[in-house]
Amino acid sequence: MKLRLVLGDQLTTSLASLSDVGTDDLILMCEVKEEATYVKHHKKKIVFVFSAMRHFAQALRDQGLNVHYVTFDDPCNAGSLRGQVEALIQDYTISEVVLTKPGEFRLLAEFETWSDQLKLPVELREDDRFLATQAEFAAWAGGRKQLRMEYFYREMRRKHRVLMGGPDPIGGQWNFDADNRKPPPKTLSVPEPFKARDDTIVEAVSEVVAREFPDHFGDIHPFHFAVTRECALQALDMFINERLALFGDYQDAMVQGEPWMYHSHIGLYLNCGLLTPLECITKAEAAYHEGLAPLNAVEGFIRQILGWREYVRGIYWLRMPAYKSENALDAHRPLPDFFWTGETQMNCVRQCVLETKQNAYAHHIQRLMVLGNFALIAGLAPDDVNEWYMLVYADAYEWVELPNVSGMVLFADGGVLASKPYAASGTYIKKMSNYCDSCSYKVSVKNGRKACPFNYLYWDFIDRNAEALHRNPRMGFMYKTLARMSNEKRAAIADDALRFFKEIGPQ
Ligand code: FAD
Ligand code: DLZ
Ligand code: SF4
Repeated sequence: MKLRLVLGDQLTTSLASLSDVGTDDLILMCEVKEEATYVKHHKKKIVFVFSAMRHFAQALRDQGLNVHYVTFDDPCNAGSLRGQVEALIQDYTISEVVLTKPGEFRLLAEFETWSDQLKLPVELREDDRFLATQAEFAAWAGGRKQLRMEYFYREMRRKHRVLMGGPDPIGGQWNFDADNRKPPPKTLSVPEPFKARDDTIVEAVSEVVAREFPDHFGDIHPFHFAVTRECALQALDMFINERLALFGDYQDAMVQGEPWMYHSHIGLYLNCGLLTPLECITKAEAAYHEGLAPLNAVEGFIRQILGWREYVRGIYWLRMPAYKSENALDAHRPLPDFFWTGETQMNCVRQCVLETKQNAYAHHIQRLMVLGNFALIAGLAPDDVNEWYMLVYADAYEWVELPNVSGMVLFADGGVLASKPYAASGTYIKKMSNYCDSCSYKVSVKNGRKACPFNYLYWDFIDRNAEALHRNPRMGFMYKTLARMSNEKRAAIADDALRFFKEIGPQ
């Protein structure tokens, strides 16, 4: 009998390690302390993963397969994946362990030792749920000076024949971002997000999580995520029908009290395997051909999945394990408390943290241009920031979180992923949101106690990192502007930044 271990983010019936499963094999799924606490995941994320795992186990059993499922509160729970595999090897005659490669380097490194430790053959199969293989990405990256997402994305469009009219992109352009990214209008009637029906498994798991993980960040209730494939498909269809048409227009817009905007909220389903990337892309493309959504929206959405999602995975496996310890800007400030409590006068940060706490979700621009931008310009330590992003979002797994945080947000990789740091002053947040209207700081004020901290922290960041950044051709304009500032102005910026850092906590 073969033992096939299925992880919490491998909930796909066509999974490589299940492709040849028979009724005489044993499938192992287990809720283990090790995976739930190696970072202290948001409570809602644990409820989501455990509930989806339990439903998936049932779906496999319904196919007549033999599943050994270990719940978190099972008295026989060994607490770790390896412990659980060892326990089954004791109880059954196992000839081989079969696995699909995990999404995180730490687990891959561990699984690679298992054959020696367990004294059994261990087969690690490629995860073929992605649209580019690691070998394909490495071949694309090989010999290139710069690994820009846009060029990789064009290759993927050609390879998968997505939004193509013969050899050319439909609409004559690869990218329609010039039509996207509008500021939010004063009134916007955002559709209600998908809400899954009450579910007895979710109820039972919520009790376990509330009891076993009381010190983890985040709220369990309200819980509206889909936890089955059927339900995740409904959420996807609802996005395609109700939100996709305006996805491009308001992709970067932020509105107080509207956490979901026109985004799809499917990242958590894609990343745990309930949805596949190609089906999301195909449905979006069909919506364009049926006249349900314009090209700027459909292309923008598809680029996120076919481009960014595949690209960051490629970067992760290409650059790990060194990627995790990179700190090109030598940033060391500890994460301020308000990332947990939301207790700050900066209204934009407060709103994004509180929504993250409630929903285990924030949309891309909240993650990048509010929370991430603050982490960048305040010089927060990459390890702290990565740990925070890994645990707070329901869609977070290291293969996707780390390149977004260390690469896109913190420039800790020195420019592998982004050609320049995404640093911005309060002006950007003012333009793309209505947060500044209810803030006790004034976004138009540049210095002093009333000034928006993003304004002076931005210039302090530019000044502080001159050595590392002044030769970057895309930063030339900023360094010229800095050079034109009077000494008094530069001193006022440094003083404000120093005062702010003193006030937010230990250095
Ligand atoms: P939409 O905006 O509707 O986009 C559709 C899909 O495109 C997403 O579900 C996702 O699968 C994909 N996508 C979009 N942008 C990216 C991107 N930059 N990288 C990879 N995939 C992308 N995404 C994660 O899946 N997990 C993470 O842990 C994660 N951490 C992030 C941390 C930071 C600092 C930043 C800036 C971005 C992060 N992202 C992460 C990317 C992106 O913010 C989320 O994928 C997105 O917000 C999820 O919400 P959505 O499903 O509504 O996405
Ligand atoms: C995220 C997560 C959590 C919270 N718990 C479990 C678990 O108990 N058992 C499991 O098999 N997987 C879990 N996961 C998902 C894993 O952490 C994920 O498979 C790895 O991080 C690899 O991406
Ligand atoms: Fe954020 Fe500054 Fe606007 Fe306040 S004034 S909401 S701190 S950008």
